[in-house]
Amino acid sequence: MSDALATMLAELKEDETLAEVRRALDDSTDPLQLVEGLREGMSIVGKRFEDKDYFLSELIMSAEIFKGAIALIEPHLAAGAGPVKGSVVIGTVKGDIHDIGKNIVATLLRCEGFDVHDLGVDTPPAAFVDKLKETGAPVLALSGLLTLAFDSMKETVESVTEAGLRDKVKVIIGGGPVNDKVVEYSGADAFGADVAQAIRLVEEYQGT
Ligand code: B12
Repeated sequence: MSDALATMLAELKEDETLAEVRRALDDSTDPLQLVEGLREGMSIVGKRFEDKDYFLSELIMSAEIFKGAIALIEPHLAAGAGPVKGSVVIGTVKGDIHDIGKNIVATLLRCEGFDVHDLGVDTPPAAFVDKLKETGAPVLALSGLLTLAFDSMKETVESVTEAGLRDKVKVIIGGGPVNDKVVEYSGADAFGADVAQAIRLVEEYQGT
C-alpha cells in the first residue's frame, strides 16, 4: 500500500495521492506508515530530479502534494496529553530551506508531549545558541538535506561549544543524506533516519 502511495506521489498525481491517504486513514492505517510511504515517494522524485527527468517545478509540485497529504494525516496523530516531557530546539540549518522532514519531526515531538521550539529554515548558528540559552533545552535537533548543510551543522555545533553549552546540550541531526559520517564530521552526538528515531533520541537525551 505504501509502495502504491509512493508511486502516486512520485508521478505527481495529487488527487489520487490525497484520495489514497483519505482511504487509508478511513481504514485505520498507521499514520506513520503513510508518512514513510510519502517520504519514499519524495525520494523517487529526488532521484528523478538528479537524473534530470524532473525539474524544479516538479520538485515544488511534489512538496505541495506532500504538504496536502500531511495536512490530512496530522489530525490522526495522537495529540500529547499530560505533563510536558521536556524540551527541544529544532531548525533547518543555515543555507538550507528544506523543511518538510523537519516539520514532521517537530509535529510528532509535540504529539509526544515535548515543548518544541522551531526556528524554521535557513537558521544561523547564533539563533540556535540564543534559543538554547533562552529555553535551557537539553536537546538541539538540526535538520538539513543539502550537502552544504553538513558545514552549517558543524558550524552550529562549534557555536554551541563556544557559548559554553556543549556539555549541557545533546545535538542530534537528520535529513535525507545524513549518516554516521556526518555525525563525526559535524561533531553532533547522533543522527536519526526517521521520525521514530528522532523521538527515541530526544527521549533518551531528556533522560525520560
Ligand atoms: C521537496 C524538495 C525540495 C523542495 C523543498 C520544499 C520544502 N518546503 O521543504 C524545494 C522545491 C523548495 C527544493 C529546493 C531545492 N532543492 Co530540494 N529536494 C526536495 C526532495 C525531492 C524531497 C525532500 C523531502 O521533503 N523529503 C521528504 C521528507 C519527509 O524527508 P526528510 O527531509 O529526509 O525527513 C525525514 C528524515 O530525514 C528525518 N529527519 C528530517 N530532519 C530531521 C532532523 C533530525 C534532528 C532528525 C533526528 C531526523 C530528521 O525525519 C523525516 C521524516 O521521516 C529532495 C530529494 C530527497 N531525496 O530528499 C530534494 C533535494 C534535497 N533537493 C536538492 C536540491 C539540489 C535543491 C535545490 C538546490 C534546487 C535548486 N536548483 O534550486 C533547492 C535548495 C534550496 C535551498 N537553499 O535549500 C538535492 C540536494 C543535493 C545535494 N546533495 O545537496 C536533492 C537531494 C534532490 C537531488 N537528488 O538532487 N527541494
